[in-house]
Amino acid sequence: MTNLESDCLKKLGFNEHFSLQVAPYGIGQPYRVTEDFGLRFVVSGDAQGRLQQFNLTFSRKSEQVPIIGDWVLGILNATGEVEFIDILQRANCFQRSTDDGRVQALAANIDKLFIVTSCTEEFNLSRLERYLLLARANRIAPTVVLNKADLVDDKSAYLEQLAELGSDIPVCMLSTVNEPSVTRLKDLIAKDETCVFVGSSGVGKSSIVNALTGSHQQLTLGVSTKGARGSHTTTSRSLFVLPERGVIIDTPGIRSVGVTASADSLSDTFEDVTLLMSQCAFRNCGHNGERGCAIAQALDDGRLTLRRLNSFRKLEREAKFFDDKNTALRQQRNEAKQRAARRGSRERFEREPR
Ligand SMILES: Nc1nc2c(ncn2[C@@H]2O[C@H](COP(=O)(O)OP(=O)(O)O)[C@@H](O)[C@H]2O)c(=O)[nH]1
Ligand SMILES: [Mg+2]
Ligand SMILES: [Zn+2]
Repeated sequence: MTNLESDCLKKLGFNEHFSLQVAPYGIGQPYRVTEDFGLRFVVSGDAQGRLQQFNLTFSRKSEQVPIIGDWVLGILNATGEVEFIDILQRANCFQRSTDDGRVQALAANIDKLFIVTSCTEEFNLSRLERYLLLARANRIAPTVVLNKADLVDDKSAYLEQLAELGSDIPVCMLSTVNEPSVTRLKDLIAKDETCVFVGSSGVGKSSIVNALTGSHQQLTLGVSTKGARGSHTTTSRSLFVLPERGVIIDTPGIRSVGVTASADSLSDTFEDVTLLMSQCAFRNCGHNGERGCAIAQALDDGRLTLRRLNSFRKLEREAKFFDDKNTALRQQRNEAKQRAARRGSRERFEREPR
């Protein structure tokens, strides 16, 4: 049995939430998924007090397959591969909804979400709001990273726009070629914390991860795993350990960021809008420019932008659409289950000897 208090495991983000789950199995060791190739994974764990990587492979028929950041329970076999036992229950997970209404989990067991944008035409407040909503809905603390600051002389315009997202959202201005700014970002990563970088393709997520890991990454996870590491450009998702800091996860850009959100996470993300709505003098107001409407007044005197109001409405509609679709799906599945159960009991009854 592994030492569940091992420093290696702690560096990978192992904590009580997971150690409490391991004991009842009475077998196996915890490993964290550090590279995700779909059905083939690289996992990291404690090997006689040292951090080491191993391969873990699934087949297409496997009932459950982990994602990056998951903790799995496994047994190291004689050929140096990990044999899978179970996925430990996640503390949380960063997920989005896809165009066909499914939920797609992107990374598991995340403490902090770095939402990366850049000082280019890619910069888009409504997209940031979408990510912020997902962070809240998945119970992950968000920080906005404004990258490529070297490309503009006047950064204040960007910061002013970001202020619209709410005063409680931390913002980190960055240029990956500017070392002090990279250090400032590093200081936002607490020890043993797991952080994930998300954002559009091309904003600099991989560059940031490279700047943060520097050469340390090789020292920490450079153990040979029979060529499994490959080149990082071909890897879909990777997790790195920062010495004396936490764990960081790079993700590829995702084209559409569909939201899965509760009413609570929506009103948290748009606190200013929901506050105005609650202050509106009219009950059942549609907030569509009626005279005396608090929203109309705020739009008038510039406390609220039309962009933000529209963004709120759009995300509200989307979240509801997703919710309704899911409710319908759940209902269908339940009905199918009940039909199957009824059929089962009828067959049993008919086979009973008289
Ligand atoms: N000017 C500038 N370019 C950057 C910065 N960081 C990254 N880039 C460039 O942006 C492009 C996309 O970077 P990449 O890390 O691949 O983005 P990703 O798709 O988000 O992983 C590359 O050409 C990088 O060299 C930065 O701070 N300033
Ligand atoms: Mg990348
Ligand atoms: Zn109103």
